[in-house]
Amino acid sequence: MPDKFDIIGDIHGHADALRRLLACLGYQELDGLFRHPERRVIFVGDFVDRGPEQLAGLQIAKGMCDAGLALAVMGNHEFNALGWAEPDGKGGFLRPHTEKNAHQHQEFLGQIGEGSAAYEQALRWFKSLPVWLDLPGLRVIHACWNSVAQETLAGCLDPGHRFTQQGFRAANQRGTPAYRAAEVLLKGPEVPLPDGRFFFDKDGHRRQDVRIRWWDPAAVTYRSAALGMDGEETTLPDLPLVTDYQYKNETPVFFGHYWLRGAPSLSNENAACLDFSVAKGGFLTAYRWSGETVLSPHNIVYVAVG
Ligand SMILES: [Mn+2]
Repeated sequence: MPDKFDIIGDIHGHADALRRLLACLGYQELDGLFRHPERRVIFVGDFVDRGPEQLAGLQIAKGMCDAGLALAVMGNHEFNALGWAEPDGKGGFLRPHTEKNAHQHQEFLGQIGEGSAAYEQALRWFKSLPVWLDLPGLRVIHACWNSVAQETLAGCLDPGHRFTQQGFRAANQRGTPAYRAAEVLLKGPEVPLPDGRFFFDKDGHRRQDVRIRWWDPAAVTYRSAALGMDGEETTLPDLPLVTDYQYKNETPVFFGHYWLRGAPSLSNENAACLDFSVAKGGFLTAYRWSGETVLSPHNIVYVAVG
């Protein structure tokens, strides 16, 4: 009998929603730790950079992991936070301190205090997070399960799928296979839009590449596969989209990252995106998994942001 897990989507500093969601799932708080008699949590990453209570959210998640009550994988925001802090040996940092990158990270740095003891502790925890979990009966990754990218990145990871010191540096070297693999796994695959089209994303950045619904077998054209275009997807041509990213395995995979809109629902029988835009007035979402191989919409549990 596999362990029972409640997989929780991107928290992004919404500690209040996290406490309420854990209560809904039957966890009881004792000395700051949320426990369930039979179940544990898995967090899909993206704990920081937005939201009002980033330190409190981190403390809950890290505390549960340290106590063996939860597991977690790394999100792109944790990957970026580590790169921001890591010198590149040439006077800069692995993640350049550009205006755009600073803007993305400033709420976290302000709330936790860049260089503080809490900041150093958070970075040590981020470093300890695996890129993916491959457990009996279920898989968890922040953005995209892709065996080709996982094999490419394996040389940068230890046997527990955590970045090694060298491996983290390699995965931050733009243009290398390791860099591209980390992008696919932590930020999701993107494809160029047809006919030189572009759009502006939720942060106002101009983009020519678009994220795709790699978990959806029906997503076979640009129009049906594209996401994150704020409704503009419907104006894309219905031309066939050929990619190698489609998830065809039967083992259920859980992930976050995609800022899905509307009331949380199950993506697919073997794939569940649990990010329903908590940081944009949406929902913090969990899937209550008890070993089933076919996922059920009845096991989606969520709370609205207060
Ligand atoms: Mn993300």
